[in-house]
Amino acid sequence: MRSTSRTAKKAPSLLKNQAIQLIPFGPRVTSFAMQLYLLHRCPFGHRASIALLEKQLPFEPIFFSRAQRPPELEAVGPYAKSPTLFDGDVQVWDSQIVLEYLEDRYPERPLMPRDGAGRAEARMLEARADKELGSKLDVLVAETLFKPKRDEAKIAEVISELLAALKDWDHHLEGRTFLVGDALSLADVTLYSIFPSLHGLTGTEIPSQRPHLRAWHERMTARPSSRLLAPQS
Ligand SMILES: N[C@@H](CCC(=O)N[C@@H](CS)C(=O)NCC(=O)O)C(=O)O
Repeated sequence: MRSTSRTAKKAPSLLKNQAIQLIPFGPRVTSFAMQLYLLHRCPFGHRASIALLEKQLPFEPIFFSRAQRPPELEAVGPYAKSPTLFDGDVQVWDSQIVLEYLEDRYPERPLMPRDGAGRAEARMLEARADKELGSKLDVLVAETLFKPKRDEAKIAEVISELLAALKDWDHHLEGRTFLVGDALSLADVTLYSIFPSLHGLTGTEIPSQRPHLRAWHERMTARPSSRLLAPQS
């Protein structure tokens, strides 16, 4: 169960006014049904916020510092990283599990195909995106955000591996609007969330030799849900 001792000011709905809140640490109360705890520029947090916005579920983004984890997050335990979702008394950590929870708990505006084969395909693509790209982005996040001194050689090597893995994704997207079927799915959300962080952390863009992936990326970027949330300065 999470703490009920929070006593700070209320924040307006993100969906209503598109505001991004800088949430001070300390006890506070909120009228939002859901709070998403995340680190700024974290691709996994971005993945969760895109899903919430696509499903039109009002939530409050709460940015925390890795060095000063808020007590309510600490209370959930060491696996409660960015993102962790608080939905009333339910706490869910890990972006994959957050996405699955949202589909289970809020099936309206589905982000998974209806049929079993389509769902399996979306899940396999999510798993592939995580293995081929997410794992590499993890290294880049650690090198650029968390380590006191960047290992530039390692960063260059990982970027080159990540870019090499884009060839198959480009091929998959040839002649397609979305990764699976004719609607946006969690596979699109998962793949897309890699790129803003990759660009933000290292300045790397999708190469022009990957035109289908680039066109898909442009379409995804045009969706209001894809904007990268940031704390207000
Ligand atoms: N597999 C997890 C990864 C979450 C993760 O490692 N998030 C990073 C930031 S991108 C984090 O919170 N790191 C803080 C820490 O390790 O203490 C997910 O998909 O949610």
